[in-house]
Parts: sequence; structure tokens; C-alpha cells
Amino acid sequence: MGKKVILSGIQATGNLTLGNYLGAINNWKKMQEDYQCNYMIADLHTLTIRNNPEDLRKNTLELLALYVSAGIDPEKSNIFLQSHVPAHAELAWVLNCYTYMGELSRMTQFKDKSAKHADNINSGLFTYPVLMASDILLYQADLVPVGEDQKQHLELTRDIANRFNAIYGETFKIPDGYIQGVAARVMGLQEPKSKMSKSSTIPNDAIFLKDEPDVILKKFKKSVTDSENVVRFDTENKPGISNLMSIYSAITGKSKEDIEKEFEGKGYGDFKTAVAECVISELRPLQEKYKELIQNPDYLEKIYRDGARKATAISENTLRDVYQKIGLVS
Ligand code: ATP
Ligand code: LTN
Repeated sequence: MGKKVILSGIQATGNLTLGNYLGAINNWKKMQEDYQCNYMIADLHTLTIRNNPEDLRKNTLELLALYVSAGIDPEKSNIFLQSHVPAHAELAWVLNCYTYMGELSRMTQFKDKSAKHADNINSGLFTYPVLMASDILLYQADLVPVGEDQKQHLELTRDIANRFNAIYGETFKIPDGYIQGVAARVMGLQEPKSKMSKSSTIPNDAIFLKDEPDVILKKFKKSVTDSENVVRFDTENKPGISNLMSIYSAITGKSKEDIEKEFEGKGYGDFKTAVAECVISELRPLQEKYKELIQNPDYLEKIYRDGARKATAISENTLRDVYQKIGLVS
């Protein structure tokens, strides 16, 4: 039996955060040895909000460099840009015709993003999950490693695939989510009740992977806590401290109980510094590699060209099967 297949992606909006790293990329890295991995940059999804074209191009290449700096190895994993592989947009059109308005209306990401971009509630934002389903189903993915916030989109993907298979016979593999780790949902440092997000406009709320060490330290020092001054895990009453504990635990591998013991009798100041220091040293090698890679556009181009070739070959097989089954003349 061949290796199981993985597919995941991240939109090319701005800088990656510690949330993207701990919730997604860090898991991607671990899966490269045992799975056939496909990691894309969801540049078509990025169009659902307005972008400056030059920024989009720049963000896309920076994101590619960050994937590789974070340990995604182009020799082991297939790395590509979604827009370079035509089958994604093509299958999305077909699957739009097998997805109900009611289903899409229930998506919480759509509701959140509509509230955030009230002046641009476009139909792409509404059908965003159908394009995501196409990304996954084209590769017959077994597993989709994402953060907690994408769970609802994965459930919709499974519903669409089951519906299609029920009408036309076995066409799509039904994918499972892979939502793992203590940091599947990293919260904002200023607003620890909402997720850390790369498009956040709240100052000091997100740690960006490219933040300098002194900036990281400053952001953790300023992070919102509570007045108890006891390091104890309690997401309801102590969301700030609990979030810092999850970050610390994800990086050091220590359990919540160990962390509580380690900081018994110590104040928040010491704890915040320890969290900042572990994040700084976790990110140091990534940042050094990034500085090198971003100077080497030829190498980045080679990665996405090779990736597009491989991804096109895989995805066209599935698309051809779908077109044939639904009755399009070949
Ligand atoms: P945006 O602010 O542009 O919506 P985002 O930070 O939510 O971006 P996405 O591109 O939507 O990032 O997500 C990329 C991956 O990172 C997904 O797998 C998502 O689940 C994961 N992710 C995003 N934010 C977090 C978070 N705070 N904690 C854990 N995982 C996260
Ligand atoms: N919607 C995802 C990004 C994404 C994705 C995918 C993730 C687009 N296509 C396919 C997994 C599989 C997000 O994280 N916002």
C-alpha cells in the first residue's frame, strides 16, 4: 500500500503568526517522513479580500520562503501555488453546483469575515469553503492538518464528497482532519478570547514569525493576564495565562502540571520572560534560514515550478474522472 496523502494550505495574507506555526506548519513538518505531503499556498483564497497586487505577489513568495524555513523540505513534500494548478478553480465550479446556500450560510468563518469586511461581502467569500473542498478532494487526501478554526470547513468537505460519491459512485476519498496539539488554537495576546490571526489590527496581539527577539519579548511582557498572579491553567477565568501556558507547553513539551509546579511562587513577570525566551529560541533557526532564502528568488522559483508540475499531474486525474462521471464530453 502506498503512503497516505496529506494536503494543507495557508492563505497569502501578510505575515505568518505563532498560531499558524504551532497550529499548522509545525505539524506539517512532522508528517513529511511518513506521508505523501502536498502543501500549497492558497493564493486564490486570498482574493476573497481586497489586496494590493504587488503586496500579494510579495506575500506569496515570502510565505513560500517561510514554509521552507520552517522545515518543509521541497525534496520530501510537494510545495505549490494554488493558482498554478488550474484544476482547483475548475473543480470548485463543479462542486459549487453540489453545495447548498444553507450550508455555506452556516459557516462561522464567513460570518466573522463578513463582519470584518462589511464593505466587501463578495460571492468568493461565500463560496470559499467549496474551493477549499476542491483543494483537498483533488489530491484524494486522507488527512488535512489544520488548526481548530478550520474544523467546520472540513466537515463540509466531507459532506460534499459523500454527496457526490452517493450520486456517481466512489470518486473522492473522504478526508479526516488532523487537528492536534496543545496549541491547535493559539489566542491573541491582547484579546485572549479570540484566536491569534495574521490579519489582526490590534497592536501587540499577534507574534509574527519574523518578529525580532526584542519585539517578541516586548509583546509577551505586555500580554493581558489577570490579577491573581498564580500560573494556573483555567481557560474560563484565566484565558491570558492559559494561552501562554499552551504556547510554552507546545514548544517545550512540558505538561500543564509541570509548568504550574515550575512557576509556583513566582510571578507573571518570570513566566512571561520564560515563554518569550522559548519562543525566541524556537524561531531563531527559522529566521536565519528565512533571511538566506528570501535572497534567492531563483531557488524559490524552482520550488514552485516543480511543485506545480507534480500537483497538476495528480489533480488532473481526479478532475478528468469527475468530468466524465457528470457527463461532460471528453
Ligand atoms: P487570516 O487572519 O488571514 O484569516 P489566519 O491567521 O487565520 O489568517 P489562515 O491562513 O486562515 O490564517 O490559516 C492557516 C492555518 O493556520 C490553518 O490551518 C489555521 O487553522 C491555522 N491557524 C490560524 N490561526 C491559528 C491559531 N490562532 N491557532 C492555531 N492555528 C491557527
Ligand atoms: N481555509 C484555510 C486555508 C486553506 C486550506 C485549504 C487548508 C485553503 N485551502 C485546503 C487546508 C486544506 C485556512 O486556514 N483559512
